[in-house]
Amino acid sequence: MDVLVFGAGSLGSLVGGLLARQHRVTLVGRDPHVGTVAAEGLTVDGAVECHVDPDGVTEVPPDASPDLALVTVKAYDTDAAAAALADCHPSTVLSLQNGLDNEARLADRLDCPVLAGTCTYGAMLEEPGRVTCTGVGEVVLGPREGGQSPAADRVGAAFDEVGIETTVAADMPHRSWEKLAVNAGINATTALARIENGAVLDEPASEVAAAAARETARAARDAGVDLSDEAAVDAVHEVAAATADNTSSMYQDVLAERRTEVDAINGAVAERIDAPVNRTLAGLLRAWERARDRR
Ligand code: KPL
Repeated sequence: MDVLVFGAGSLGSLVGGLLARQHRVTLVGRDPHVGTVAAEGLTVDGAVECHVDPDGVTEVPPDASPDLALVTVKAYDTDAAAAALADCHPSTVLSLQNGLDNEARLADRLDCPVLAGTCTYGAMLEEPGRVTCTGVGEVVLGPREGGQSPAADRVGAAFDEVGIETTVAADMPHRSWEKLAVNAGINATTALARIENGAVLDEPASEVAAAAARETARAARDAGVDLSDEAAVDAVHEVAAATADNTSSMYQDVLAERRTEVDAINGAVAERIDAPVNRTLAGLLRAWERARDRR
């Protein structure tokens, strides 16, 4: 399979690196990382180890026509990803991103099946050309509107082939909302309180995270997805326990003084329903971003 990874940050480089063990992979990202990959290859270390030789480029090559475009950019770069991919007509697109509506925005611009996915692998880009797998997880993927599709089966088989444990699921809308509840509960709470994920299991952070997750479940039901408050809070607890020592992606963004994905997570919930906790979390993070000229 010819795979183009759009967004060679930590997760994109890890998944792209694992896929490169069996498939032709092009990593599209920033220098100096992709330049080092092009010159010296990509080293994956940590819980999984390999050295592979994908292509590394800063822009989609004009002659690219991938079987799969894997989108791993931050949510606020999704429209740019859609525009860049439109010219290379991928056969299938898979979004492995945080936040709501990424798949719909990709599908608006691209004339191919767009799959939704979740990924629980942990990854850290240590230096140009080297990504560390900080935790082996699994990928769940399927048609963004639910049901089954040959495209999802093909991508699932390609992932399985390289040892990525993959479930092809018919209920992605439910799974995507549950993931949104997890991110709404954990990410902004950890970023604002400057705590690791596990601290979300203890008061007072646990109250804030649970309230944000319950509001997200209400927004899901409002959108016709059957996610109970209890299931959303349980999912937050499960992920916080499983990733207790991890620094959430939003806390990492704050530490690095980067723009966060709060608009696509807490902001997206507060846009859909009256959600005071998510609105407050989004407002605080937006104020922080504005003070640093990050929005
Ligand atoms: O997806 C995550 C993130 O940090 O963005 C969680 C699940 C919270 C793990 O850190």
